[in-house]
Amino acid sequence: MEQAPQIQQAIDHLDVYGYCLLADLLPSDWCADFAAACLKLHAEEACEPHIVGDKHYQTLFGMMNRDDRTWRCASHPAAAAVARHFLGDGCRVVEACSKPTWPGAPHQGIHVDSAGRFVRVPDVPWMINSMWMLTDFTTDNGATGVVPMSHRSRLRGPPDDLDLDGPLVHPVTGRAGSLLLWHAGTLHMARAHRGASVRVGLNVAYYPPWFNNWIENGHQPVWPETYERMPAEMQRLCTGRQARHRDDAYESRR
Ligand SMILES: O=C(O)CCC(=O)C(=O)O
Repeated sequence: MEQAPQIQQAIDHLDVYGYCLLADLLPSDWCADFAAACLKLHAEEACEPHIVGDKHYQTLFGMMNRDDRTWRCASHPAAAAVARHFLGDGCRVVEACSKPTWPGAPHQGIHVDSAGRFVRVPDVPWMINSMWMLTDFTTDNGATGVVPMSHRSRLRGPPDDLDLDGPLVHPVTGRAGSLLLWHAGTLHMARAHRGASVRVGLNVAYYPPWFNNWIENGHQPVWPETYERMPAEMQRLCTGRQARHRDDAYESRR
């Protein structure tokens, strides 16, 4: 399908390097409000069961159900076009998570996504992951680091001699409202936070419809009542089974 030049460039970049950056897609003041709302959720007792992490880095699952602003990001035409290019028209949004990192955070472990028990990961994309920068992402404040072209290596983990502070791990920086997308097989991590103020990202995961979404332990399904409220384009990206609990939505792993 013919794409706008900016989208086509992003697709080509992701294909070759394993990631791409689409700058300044959403207004920064809208992102600042959304980031503040995410941080409030991280402090709510009701969200605790769906938060993993520590005082330096957290993941809050189930953002599709918790804040409708998530839908604007997840169904953004640029994000959907890149995801559909790699995963097909039936690709779907399976989860969106809020991911703040606070000053003092060490490097997160570098990893690939949803690789399950693969010994060598496939050489076709099985997932496209993304990160909306709800605050500016800088080299100091934990901007996501990626290893360009590592999606071609088919490794399911980093080589032992990879220096996380070395030149192979490239920090992807941008202003609030920018979008990073990557191939699940690209080695990446949240980099150490050596700055002064919190970094907030909204992570949206796109999968092909044949994928068993049980694979990521924390992922939460879209609730039926959330789905009912969604605009048509968001519904089109949420063709998975709706449910309140994982066990009712996904095929369990044996
Ligand atoms: O928070 C980040 O910058 C990285 C997130 C990440 O590694 C992931 O979503 O798999």
